[in-house]
Amino acid sequence: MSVKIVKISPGFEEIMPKDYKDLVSNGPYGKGFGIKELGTFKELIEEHPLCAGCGLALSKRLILASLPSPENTIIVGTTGCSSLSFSQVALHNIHSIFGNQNAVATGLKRALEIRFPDVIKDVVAIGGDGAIGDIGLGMVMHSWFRGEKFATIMLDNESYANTGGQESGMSQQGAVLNMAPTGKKYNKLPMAEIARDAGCVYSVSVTFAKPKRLEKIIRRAVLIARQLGPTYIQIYCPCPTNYKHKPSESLERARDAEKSGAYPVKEYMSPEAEELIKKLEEGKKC
Ligand SMILES: Cc1ncc(C[n+]2csc(CCOP(=O)(O)OP(=O)(O)O)c2C)c(N)n1
Ligand code: SF4
Ligand SMILES: [Mg+2]
Repeated sequence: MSVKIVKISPGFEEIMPKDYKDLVSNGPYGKGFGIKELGTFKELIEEHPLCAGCGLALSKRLILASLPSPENTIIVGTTGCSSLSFSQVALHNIHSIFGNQNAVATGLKRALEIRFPDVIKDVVAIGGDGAIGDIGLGMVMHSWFRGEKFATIMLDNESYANTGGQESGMSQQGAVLNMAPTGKKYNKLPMAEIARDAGCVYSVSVTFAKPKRLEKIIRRAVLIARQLGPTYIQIYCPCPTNYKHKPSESLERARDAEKSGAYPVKEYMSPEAEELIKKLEEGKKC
């Protein structure tokens, strides 16, 4: 299988920015790189359009660097701030209409199994809290009820950031945003628990405060989904623009949210998933 997964169309080589050419020639594909090698390869171009200090940008870098088989992974994204940097990664990706990511990922995963019966193709649905926890929740939950074999990752900035700062189901109670000036009236949705009850065999709530831990979780989610069924991860991604903190404070906010319990780290695995992970992490073939 070729690892030249993204090529610049002939005729465009001369006009493409150097940053993008570097991404195509120095991506992580086929090298077995991970978080430890972050900075020695390029997974997202520097000139991406997300704000300075955006938690989504850092999470996305860490996700891209953690995929167990990037050359055989297709990401299904959806509308929102996170989707703005999909054209800046050298990885197959599809943009779906807002909230439709899990429906599109279902069809894609099934079609790939038929088209490439001898190659494992990983599908990962990535969206914001609005896309996954609110407007797309019906399609998300039905993909879990059906036991579809792909990972869903929520980049949780606790708001509708891309449309100027409305509250979402994932905003904390009392959160004040541009378009929620009197504070959110009800609790944050218990999405990790909902995922587990709806059939996810692996469900995690985490922050990016510890990149190696996040790498392990991303790899587990993709590997478990391949063999057993749906998996879910939600990553707290502070948004300096809508929550009005300094860009340099995003990491500190993630650490504080973990420590204070405002964003608790929780990892659930079904007994079958636990057994599989034990074998995989002990290096046994499954
Ligand atoms: C069907 C549909 N409904 C509403 C919108 C408007 N819209 C675009 S982005 C967005 C909010 C996105 O919030 P979230 O999914 O949390 O992503 P974020 O921008 O916070 O990363 C909304 C409501 C849309 N584009 N399509
Ligand atoms: S508005 Fe917030 S989530 Fe969107 S790019 Fe800016 S910092 Fe990131
Ligand atoms: Mg959001």
